[in-house]
Amino acid sequence: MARILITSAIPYINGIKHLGNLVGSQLPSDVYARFNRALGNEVMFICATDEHGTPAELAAAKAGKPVADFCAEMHAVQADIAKGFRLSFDHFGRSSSQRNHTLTQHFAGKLAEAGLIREVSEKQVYSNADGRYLPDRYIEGTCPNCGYDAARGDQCENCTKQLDPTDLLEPRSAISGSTDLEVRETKHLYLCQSQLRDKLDAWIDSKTDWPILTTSIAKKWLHDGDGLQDRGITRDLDWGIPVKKGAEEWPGMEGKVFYVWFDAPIEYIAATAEWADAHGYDDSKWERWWRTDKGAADVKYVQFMGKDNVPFHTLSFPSTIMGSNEPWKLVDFIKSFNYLNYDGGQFSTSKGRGVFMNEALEILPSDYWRWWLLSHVPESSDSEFTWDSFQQGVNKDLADVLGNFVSRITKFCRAKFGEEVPAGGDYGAAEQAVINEISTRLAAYEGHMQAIEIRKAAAELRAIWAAGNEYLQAAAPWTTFKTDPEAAATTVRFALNLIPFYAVLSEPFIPDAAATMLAAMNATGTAWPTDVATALGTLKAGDSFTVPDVMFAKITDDARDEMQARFAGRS
Ligand code: B3M
Ligand code: ZN
Repeated sequence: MARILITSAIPYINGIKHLGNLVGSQLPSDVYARFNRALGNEVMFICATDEHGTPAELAAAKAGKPVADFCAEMHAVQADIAKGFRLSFDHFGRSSSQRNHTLTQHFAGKLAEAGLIREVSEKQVYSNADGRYLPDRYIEGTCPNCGYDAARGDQCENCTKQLDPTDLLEPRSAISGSTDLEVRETKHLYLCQSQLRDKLDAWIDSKTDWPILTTSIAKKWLHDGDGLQDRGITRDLDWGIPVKKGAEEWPGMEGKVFYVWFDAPIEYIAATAEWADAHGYDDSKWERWWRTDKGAADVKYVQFMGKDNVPFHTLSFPSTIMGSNEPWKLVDFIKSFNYLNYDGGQFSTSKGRGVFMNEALEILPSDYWRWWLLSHVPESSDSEFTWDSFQQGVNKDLADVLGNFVSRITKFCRAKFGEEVPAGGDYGAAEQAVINEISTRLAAYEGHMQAIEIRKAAAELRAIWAAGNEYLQAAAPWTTFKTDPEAAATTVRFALNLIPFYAVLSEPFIPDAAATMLAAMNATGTAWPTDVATALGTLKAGDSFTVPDVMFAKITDDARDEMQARFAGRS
């Protein structure tokens, strides 16, 4: 049994995420977690809300709430939506937790001991109009690297370069648009990433199985221009983790907090500790996932994230881990994603363009969204959500192929043999052909899932469903029943056996439908198949079942057009 630690990039607290965010990290990580649990592996699946930084402060101010209250409320909202999408986190933590405070201060202390932190007297942008410092992303301007005119002070969205606010050309306040900015002198801590460059470089080079998207971004920031730069890890904000060296004060750093991108990845560890606390476990229970000296040496650690988060996970967070000189677990595999576009453009929070996670669940069940999103996950390139494509994915794959198969065979059996599996004879050539095809496809499906090639896995799963449909169509028990009821019974027994089999295979993608199928067949607890022929002999003559309710309702053209108009956004 393998031990798999899985983390999804932790969503910012400041608002409800859209479907592009969901498919770029949380959803594929959930599929991978569910698949590994189904295989019998021991899984720790962690996510959290990313609660610090200016976006949280500003969103709280806009909502007219103290920032701590705002974060607590939004955490509950996000946790609830995650449940709605059946995201099966073992723990959904909070980066503002006491555990993260302690761990973040601990890492900073260790990095200082290792000589990897230096104090820098920094010029920082102060907005007179806004009456506050404008860190990171609340300064906009032109990217010095690529010329994009709406680059943010922390990172250029266009070319992914990590930036410092003062790098921007023609800067303006993103809060007020004011250009009445002045530069003030203030002291900050820098993490000396550049000292770790060779170590990071060798480490990335050793990861020959990582997606090109991940390594190319890492390599770019290791080698382009002047190479890896030291990063400021403190900010002049009120809300955040106070700058300390372990438990000790840090002279000169009073009133300052750690930069949100310094503490956010540490929350992966802290959230696992929060999980242990929530269960009343002692520290050894979470340390065995994270400390290679305490049992984590055999853990496989896989991270999921959108491509804009890759520099922080391939360079910054590993610098924290390596630089601590303590035996913390480093990531083994980083799965990164391109962007999902929306109906000919981009998702836009400010314009209300695109479907947001809460709205999606108000209109249709989570399986519909999960299936379309996962079968179109932007792995090798950006992909696009269109209502046509969504309608087709639901109507064809789910309703016509899977749903129709289940409903047709259960209803036919109920009509002719009653609600129990008929006996019939031994499986013949037609059944063997399906077993052969599905065995090949199952191996491919498992291979793609192991490699975290979600789109290919979805295509294989769809083909496995289709194989059952084609079999049933060709065997036509509704015809053979008239002349050879025994043969029809064999077909029905085989087809009914495909239902729990499909349920188990499909569970990582569409967990609710899978549960419905297993319940209908009285087959809850069916294990992942090791041999297809054996698995398809699980239901025996006389086993009872019930006909499930319609699993997937088709999306009509009218409904599709209505949804398209509703989410088109304000221009
Ligand atoms: N909150 C950005 C994002 O949600 C950031 C990820 C942090 S992962 C440690 O895309
Ligand atoms: Zn740029």
